[in-house]
Amino acid sequence: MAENGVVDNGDTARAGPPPPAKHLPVKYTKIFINNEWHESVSGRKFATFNPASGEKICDVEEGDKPDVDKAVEAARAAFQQGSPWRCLDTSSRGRLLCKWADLIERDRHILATLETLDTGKPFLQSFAIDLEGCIRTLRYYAGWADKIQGKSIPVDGNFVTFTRHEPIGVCGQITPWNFPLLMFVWKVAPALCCGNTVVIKPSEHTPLTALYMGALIKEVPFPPGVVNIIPGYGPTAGAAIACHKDIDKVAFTGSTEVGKSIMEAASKSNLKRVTLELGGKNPFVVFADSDLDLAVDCASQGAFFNQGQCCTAAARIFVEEPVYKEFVRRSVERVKRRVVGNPLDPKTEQGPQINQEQLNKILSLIESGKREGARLECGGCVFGDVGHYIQPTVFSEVTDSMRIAKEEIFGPVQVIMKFKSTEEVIRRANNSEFGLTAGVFTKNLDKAMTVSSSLQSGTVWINCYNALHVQAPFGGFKMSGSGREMGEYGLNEYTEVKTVTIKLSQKC
Ligand code: NAD
Ligand code: NW8
Repeated sequence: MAENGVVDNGDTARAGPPPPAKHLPVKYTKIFINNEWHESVSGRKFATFNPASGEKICDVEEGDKPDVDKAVEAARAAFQQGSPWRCLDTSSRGRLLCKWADLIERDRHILATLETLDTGKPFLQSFAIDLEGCIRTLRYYAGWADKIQGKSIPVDGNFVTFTRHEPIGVCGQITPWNFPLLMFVWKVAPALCCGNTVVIKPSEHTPLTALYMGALIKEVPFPPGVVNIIPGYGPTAGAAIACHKDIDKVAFTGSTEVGKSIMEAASKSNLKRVTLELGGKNPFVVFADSDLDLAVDCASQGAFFNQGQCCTAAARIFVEEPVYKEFVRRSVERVKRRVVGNPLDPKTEQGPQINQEQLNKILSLIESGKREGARLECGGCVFGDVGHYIQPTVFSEVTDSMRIAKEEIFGPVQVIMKFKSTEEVIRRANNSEFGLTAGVFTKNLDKAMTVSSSLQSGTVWINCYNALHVQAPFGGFKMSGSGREMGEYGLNEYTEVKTVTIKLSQKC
């Protein structure tokens, strides 16, 4: 734990990572099926851009329904009874996952550089957080591979009953652009750990690190067809996964709007299992008795981390009246020191937004905040004239009915509100259709317990924020999603429970 209470999982970060890889050629731009690289059936490609410069990085093969069909066939064949994957010992499955982690570690600075080029996130963060998270997730699930076990159940009568936790089958997976590699691993690692096969589509904005994973999966090697990677657009390749009749489960991370369409497509096609990790408008509650420097630090990191493009963003900061003014003052002071710039520069804390469309959406929400009477303390404008940068922005005197207090901004905008009583702040914090994460800052244990029990969210962080761990489940209440990722709970989403009952001639 770093002293500011924000989790620091990067051992290597302290030792100092190597600089970004220089002259990085992009090696993998094709569709990955059956451990081979394919061109798209349509012959089409699409471009991926560097958000820091606006320049094209390269073209990537554009997968669509016919490519998804090919991938599903490969994944189905790999899942057949008697296939190399189905016959593999569970301990060997674990060793393959470990080997994959080792290869990621070997290529860590290449992957961190590629992630930074494609997303604009600062290289040091790619290296210390995203890559660290990937490696830890794979090693954690590698350990589970031979420990997934059912129960023996003492039923009535002359029977022996036991359960088997079997893989579900072919899993379709769809990931977003804000943590492309980390979300790839969060999806694929538990699926493979349980013995499933996968067809995964990375976001069209950030396909490069996912495709690099194809090369590593082949190198491990996982048997052909176990992991298939289809770069492409949401409404085409993504929708083809969601409504496919031969996909047994779909796992999605992204917007609530698309999440709804995934569930609808799943229900209309074959009632495939659905897990969703969606948006949030997460409350962050600061009581007057809290360590104010810690609260200011965590709130700032919570709001601005990853350019504010986090489903976990601390999006509604409620501060108790006696410390409100001071909290705003210190927050603004801190934000003014924030280094915005080239994501490859080690001093940079904040890079560009992912694209012009997101930037415009954020600017229009900033305008709505000004119009609706919030006080713009700092920022509020674009930064520089190259790339999709926005100044870190702080609003105070925000009220619950303003758009910036209700809608997900997904940008570097901190929204600070005032409250007077515990009952009031619980009611206001819960007054949202979302329920992903929440933060509570107080030194009073009773208050911390009361508030954390009352908040409707999948995770509550007390005196810390963004403290994600591979061992702990993560997921949403209400419209922030369904199902859990990570930890032992995350495994439940990738197995079917089979009950086997044997009739015996006598009670035993
Ligand atoms: P998005 O929903 O537009 O896209 C996510 C993925 O879904 C992409 O791969 C996209 O190609 C695909 N997609 C788009 N339309 C589709 C369709 N009709 N059918 C199937 N797939 C489709 O979201 P985004 O713009 O990538 O990410 C931003 C949003 O994601 C934010 O709202 C954020 O809160 C949310 N998010 C949530 C989490 C979480 O863990 N809860 C994590 C990251 C992002
Ligand atoms: C997976 C992820 C992590 C980890 C550490 C520190 C700060 C922020 C994040 C984070 C395994 C182990 C550790 C973070 C990552 C993703 C999102 C939000 C915050 N993750 N971290 Cl969506």
